[in-house]
Amino acid sequence: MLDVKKLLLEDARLVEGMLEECYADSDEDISLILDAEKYSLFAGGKRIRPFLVIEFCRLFGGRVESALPFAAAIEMIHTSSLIHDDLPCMDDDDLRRGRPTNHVVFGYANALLAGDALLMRAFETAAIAEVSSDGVRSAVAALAASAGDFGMIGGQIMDINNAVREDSPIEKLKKLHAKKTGALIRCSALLGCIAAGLEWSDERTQAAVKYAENIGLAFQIIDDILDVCGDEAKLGKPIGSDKEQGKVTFISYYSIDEARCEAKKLTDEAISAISAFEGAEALTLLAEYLLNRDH
Ligand code: GRG
Repeated sequence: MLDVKKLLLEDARLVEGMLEECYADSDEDISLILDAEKYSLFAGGKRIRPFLVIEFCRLFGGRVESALPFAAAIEMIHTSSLIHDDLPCMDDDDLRRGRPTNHVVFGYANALLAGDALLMRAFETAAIAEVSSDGVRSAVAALAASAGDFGMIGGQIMDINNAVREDSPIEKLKKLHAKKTGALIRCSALLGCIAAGLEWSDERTQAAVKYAENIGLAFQIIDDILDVCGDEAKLGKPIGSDKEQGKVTFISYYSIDEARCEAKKLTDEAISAISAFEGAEALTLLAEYLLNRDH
């Protein structure tokens, strides 16, 4: 029986090797921003998005080496978004991944620029992937679209401007999270398929995207549950912040038990989308791990 925590650690090591290579160059005059980027990048995230890139690439017969630049790129974009999300002009959080947030350590302006620089690095890194030119082009377009106004930034805009109100249909909340959290998760699965040489129209790509859309939504529901009844020490960030900020969450629509049931249903649908493929155990275990996580 595979151990998902061990698999996550193994893939995390692979992507961290790639990230270290990307940050091997130094320059005394810009060490401040390089340090700020590395501070958040190597702060011990779960590396779920790189795992999806690597494991979908493996599942569909690709080489891990082809997936690593995409895995590093998506983690850079994710980290960039965390730095920006924590800024005083957004969520104004002091704790992330169990450590003081980037702006607390490096100051507002430097943190803002560190997030920007990570974003640029992501595209530079994706562009060097050893896949076909069409593959690189599709990957870069997918990364930009998933992070941009119709993707994560769109979700964040909906979030900070309170687009979802107490009386909004739940579909609107799902839309917000499909963008804010879901878009990068979906993109990770897609990048794994691209690294394996698959086209968008391939039924395996469609299955991977369906899996990712379902775990993405389940992931957010669990996040909302943890914000109500999680353990701050395990989460590495304060709980109760959604309520404090008056945010509408899945817990505004569901009881904790109903929310867990909904997350379980989505997880089952994710697993069944990929169950026909031989070797899907790692991704099955990941979906279950995310459902049962406590951080
Ligand atoms: C920089 C392109 C760009 C956009 C910034 C601030 C912003 C726009 C978007 C916010 C996006 C955001 C923070 C979404 C929440 C995603 C989420 C659930 C983060 C936690 O992910 P985990 O649990 O974290 O995978 P770790 O720390 O394990 O990596």
